[in-house]
Amino acid sequence: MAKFIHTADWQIGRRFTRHGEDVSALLYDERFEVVKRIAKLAAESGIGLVVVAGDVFEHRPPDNRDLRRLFGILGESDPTWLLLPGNHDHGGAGGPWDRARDLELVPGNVRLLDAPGPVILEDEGLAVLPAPLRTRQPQYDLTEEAFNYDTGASLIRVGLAHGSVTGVLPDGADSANPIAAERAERANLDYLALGDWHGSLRVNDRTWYSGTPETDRFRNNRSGQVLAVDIPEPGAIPAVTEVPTGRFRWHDLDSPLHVDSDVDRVRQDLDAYGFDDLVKISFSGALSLRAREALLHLREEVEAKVRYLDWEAGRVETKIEPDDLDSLSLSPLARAILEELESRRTEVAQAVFTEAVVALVALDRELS
Ligand SMILES: [Mn+2]
Repeated sequence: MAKFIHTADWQIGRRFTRHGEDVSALLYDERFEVVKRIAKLAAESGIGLVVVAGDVFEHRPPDNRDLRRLFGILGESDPTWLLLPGNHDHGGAGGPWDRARDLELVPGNVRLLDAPGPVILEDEGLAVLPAPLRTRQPQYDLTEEAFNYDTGASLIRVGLAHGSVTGVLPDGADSANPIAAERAERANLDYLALGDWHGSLRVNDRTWYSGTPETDRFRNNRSGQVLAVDIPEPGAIPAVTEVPTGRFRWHDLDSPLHVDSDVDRVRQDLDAYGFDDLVKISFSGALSLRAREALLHLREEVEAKVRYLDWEAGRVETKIEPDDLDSLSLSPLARAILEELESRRTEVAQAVFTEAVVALVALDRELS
């Protein structure tokens, strides 16, 4: 019987500078914190083995500080960790793996799988077959050769690889390294642990992407978890359970606005979000001037509540009803300009008039 945790795409060392310095520092730290949570999960579940299917590090080579931090965390933990290189941290010369060995950072419970060949774990009754990348993009399916080892009938066979399963992933896989969808079956694997796609994804009964344990982008792809894998005996179908591990939740939202009350709906939709939420929201549709103002206020409210906000309201059109203009609260100067604009309303296209009023109102708000 073999039990282990399958994870991948830690991207240790990743910075998030386009989200601002504060947020970047937090997210950078959290990628170490999630490794501690995985160690804790393993200890609490009585699982002695964690396999990491590539992209342990974001940069090649990583900072020595990041190397030391990560191996320090792993060395203080209980489970055995098997680390596979991915495309970001491939195993060619000058990478993190040689450097970690040179600096003597690799603790006794960590094995670097930067060369092919079976790793036999007698206690678990397990043969692990790694398919390490030695270049960023080898352009061919190296799992064919890497899994071509006989490991006897009594051991459970687990493959470990990093790349994109042909014809299965949505657009946007990180690397182009192809992996045949039938590889597990062809190579007689009980389980194939994959990395590269950052969401948790079942390819077939024996082939899974774990996804990254701490979400790192706005893509609603079931990231922020690890897989607990249980294989009773060679040939049995693995029991795979998704276990949440992420702290920060990234929400990629589209919100059409048709009537003014839709602004309240948006407020309700975002009501539950807090400091562990990152929100990207794109609006479309059209609102009255008054509701556009309400939307501006809502933006401020939400910005104060969540960790990070990307608010795209530029595509929302403005509907101007005659009553709207009278009820706007404006400075005397802006009111005079508005009246002048109104008196010449018929001289310009409706869209131009609307744009001018919206700009005037925005400017007046900014100056007041
Ligand atoms: Mn990756």
